[in-house]
Amino acid sequence: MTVRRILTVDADLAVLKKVSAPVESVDDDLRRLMDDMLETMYDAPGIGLAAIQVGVAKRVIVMDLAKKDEPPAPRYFVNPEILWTSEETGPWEEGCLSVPDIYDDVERPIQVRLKYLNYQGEAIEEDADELYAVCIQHEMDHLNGVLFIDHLSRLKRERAVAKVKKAARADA
Ligand code: K1U
Ligand code: ZN
Repeated sequence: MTVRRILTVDADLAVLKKVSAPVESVDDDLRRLMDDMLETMYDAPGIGLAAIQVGVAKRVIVMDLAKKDEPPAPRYFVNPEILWTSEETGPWEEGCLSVPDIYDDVERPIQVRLKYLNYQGEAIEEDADELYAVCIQHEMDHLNGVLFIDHLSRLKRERAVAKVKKAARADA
């Protein structure tokens, strides 16, 4: 398994804005990509990662919402689709490995029903709420070229990108 470079808004915005393409089959090559993504996410560390964040424009997401004192619980989502969203929305503080060190509240539906293919290529349908609902919506936004900062005001978004650019210059 390989830890890949995570693309960030300062240098890689054009790639992060791409709409990812559906996966045709869940085969060993795709499982290798998902293994690398999970390793990359754990290394960051983060709780979710979309393939476009490592430069691959495929509709693939990995996630692990296990708490520190719980065993790892990796989840894999291929071609995920939202089937239903609750009318009720709520704010949740989000972060993004592609927008490092920026956190802000985003308002989203608090419950969703989704379908996807898992690591084995089996079709799954399930409900998500709380952090799971927030994280899957955040990651599915990535598949459509949308970043959590796109849900903020233009002023907040421009400030966030400027802050990430400044930090990248300081690191160089
Ligand atoms: O970049 C990403 O898409 C991953 C992102 C997922 C996410 C976090 C919070 C709300 C919505 C979506 C992250 O993982 S940011 C880092 C993070 O949340 C975290 C890092 C270490 C420990 C616990 C959480
Ligand atoms: Zn993100």
